[in-house]
Amino acid sequence: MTNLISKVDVIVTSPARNYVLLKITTEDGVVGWGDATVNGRELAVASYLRDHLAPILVGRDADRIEDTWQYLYRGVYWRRGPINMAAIGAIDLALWDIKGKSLNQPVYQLLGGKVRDRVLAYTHATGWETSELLESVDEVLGRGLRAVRAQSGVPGLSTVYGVTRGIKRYEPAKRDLRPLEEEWDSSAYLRHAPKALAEVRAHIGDEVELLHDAHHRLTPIQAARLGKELEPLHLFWLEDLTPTENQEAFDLIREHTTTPLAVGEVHNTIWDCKDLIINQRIDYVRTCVMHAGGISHVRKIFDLADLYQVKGAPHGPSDVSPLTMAASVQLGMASPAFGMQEYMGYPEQVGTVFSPGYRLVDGYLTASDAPGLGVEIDEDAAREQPYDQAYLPVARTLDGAITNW
Ligand code: GCO
Ligand code: MG
Repeated sequence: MTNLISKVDVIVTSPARNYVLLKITTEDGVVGWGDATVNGRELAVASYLRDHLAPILVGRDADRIEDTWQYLYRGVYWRRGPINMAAIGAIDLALWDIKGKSLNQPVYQLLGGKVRDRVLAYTHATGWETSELLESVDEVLGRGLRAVRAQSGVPGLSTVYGVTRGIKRYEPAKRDLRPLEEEWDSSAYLRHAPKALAEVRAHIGDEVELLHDAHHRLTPIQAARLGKELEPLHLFWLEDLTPTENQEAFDLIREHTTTPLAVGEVHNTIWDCKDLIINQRIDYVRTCVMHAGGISHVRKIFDLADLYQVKGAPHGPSDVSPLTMAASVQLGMASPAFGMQEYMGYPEQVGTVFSPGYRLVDGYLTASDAPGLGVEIDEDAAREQPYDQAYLPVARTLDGAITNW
């Protein structure tokens, strides 16, 4: 029995922000959808899928998900990399969707069934002034969330990652022909962030989980200082304190603080986080289900993490589509190591293309029970809203040198 792939389509759509959609159709008419969005580099991954992978997928057996993964990963020769792995991730998601639809089961059943009833989620609160941040935190908690990531402005700076002055909804990529240039000063941030977060903790009490993202900006010793200063606030985690390439930095940070550490949204294979996990340098691995080769690969990462009591906590910003979110929640239902799901939420217009199926209730996400990933796509609406150039910003320190955004 085979289920041959007959057609592969790539659609780049922009319902308020850009997404790369992959549609795989089999000879017996089953359609699977994948997401291949790499924020700010959408057309590169769309071309890779359309020009290099689609032609070699047609005629393959859609049922052989792991074999296709191996074929594409080993077959590219060059291995790893964000564009390559997001493309493989999109194909993997679409094939799991097809398998679920063919067998009439939600994907979590095919992964071994539920190990939990629901997946804890957090979302973002953002405000330039601390008073605005507290309002935003209240709004998040008012929606029933039990975990919140708080980001504030920094006095003396005009722009800061994660916050937009005067605008309630933050979106990292800006529609423009060139990246916006933001400014950054770690000293000013380190002076202000602990005070703002302490106000948030005092405002919400001890029971709400509080998280914060430093977005790769600090040196190891600055990161250690921040972790140590924030210890009394009992954060759920501190995220991306330093760039993940320098993995030994986490040993230094660990020597100084018991604040839990999360990293990994830019990882794209198990090789990027294996040493962090087995050396217990981190507490949460943030690898995104699509960006790291799909469900087939990320479940291996989480199974490795499970051996070391590191938890999986996938990246879930608005720049990965509701298809990736759905795949993440399906995996979360079935993966013992799953600890938390980022759920940033989406601009309303995203709903014109995606009907996601998963539900956010009382601060927890539950997977759709519909066959496959459970996401309905309005293909006409997707085609009617074409790609609109947008980039993530770049950042410079006050002396004008480029730093990590
Ligand atoms: C997060 C992230 C994002 C990234 C964005 C880049 O923790 O959600 O840091 O907001 O900045 O995904 O495209
Ligand atoms: Mg982050």
